[in-house]
Amino acid sequence: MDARRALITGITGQDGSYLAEYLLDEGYEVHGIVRRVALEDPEHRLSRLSGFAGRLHLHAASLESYASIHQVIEKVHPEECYHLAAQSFVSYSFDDEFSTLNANINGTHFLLAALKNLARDCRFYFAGSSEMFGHAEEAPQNEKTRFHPRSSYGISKVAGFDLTRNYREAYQMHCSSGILFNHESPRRGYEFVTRKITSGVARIRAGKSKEVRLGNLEAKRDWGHAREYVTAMWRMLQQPEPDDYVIATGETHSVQEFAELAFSHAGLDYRDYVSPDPALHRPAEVNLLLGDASKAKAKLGWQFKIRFEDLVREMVEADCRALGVGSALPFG
Ligand code: GDR
Repeated sequence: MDARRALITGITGQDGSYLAEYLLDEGYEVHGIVRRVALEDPEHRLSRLSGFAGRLHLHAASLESYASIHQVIEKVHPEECYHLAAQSFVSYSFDDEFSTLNANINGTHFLLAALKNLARDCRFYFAGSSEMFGHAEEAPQNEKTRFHPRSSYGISKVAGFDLTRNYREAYQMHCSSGILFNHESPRRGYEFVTRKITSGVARIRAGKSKEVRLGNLEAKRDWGHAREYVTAMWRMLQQPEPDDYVIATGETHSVQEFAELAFSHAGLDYRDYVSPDPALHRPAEVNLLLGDASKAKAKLGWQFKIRFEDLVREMVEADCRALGVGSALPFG
């Protein structure tokens, strides 16, 4: 039997790289959409794919152009499409609302429209986000909780979620959305708070830095591990019927708790190194996110396993290793 063909947008990112590895292990033929510049600078831009890039089929295209998406869909004719690409940094979406809304909403729309025209039987996954809940009126949040996004990023994700549901209802396509709460790993981008903290810890241990400047330490997030969250995406597309699912741990921790644990893992007290920076506070903050993933557990058989403490430790150790310093060695 021929291998199943999957197409991933955002394949060079944290989630895309874990998902690509997972699908390769499952025997898929894995295709990915990347920017042309990524193919010209593989060492940096394809770094998360190193070790298995040779087994992937990468296509240069832009999610800002319907024509280029159309061409890729026509060529690949995927059976499963995972749409992970987005401007995903919430803070940046306050600096440039226009490009966040344009790129995120149009990218999703172009992809859905191309699939409808060329590969209507393809199963589609949309990367929704807990940021869609934003200023949520209840905790924990589940699939029925009303959306109240607090950033143009969150608004763009609500629009993508609605587009995905509309293609499911209007064209009977197998389109599902995962409402993923924060998920981290040693492959997380440095701009997100968890990686900023763990890479900061490593830099301090290596003597390359003296502090980590942070914004709101009180914000609470439901943090899981990206490596196991991508398996939930795959499970959604194996269901007979498309649907929407919250993916979360059901535990919440503050940014301060994350910092405390990360520094203590390196034998350091965060209070000696974390400096508050009011400029890093967001114009509209999401104070508390806590997910209820019981539907995913019941219907997909998915449940998180990697605990918060282990996630923080893995990230600190990976960043320390990369700089050639031990994490838990006595300091000094
Ligand atoms: P988030 O992730 O906005 O939740 O979205 P991020 O790690 O950027 O922020 C988490 C919380 O930490 C607070 N914070 C800081 N954040 C950053 N980036 N830098 C800081 O210095 C800092 N100090 C405090 C923030 O205010 C916030 O409350 C992530 C992204 O991956 C989205 O794309 C995804 O959809 C959601 O998770 C689920």
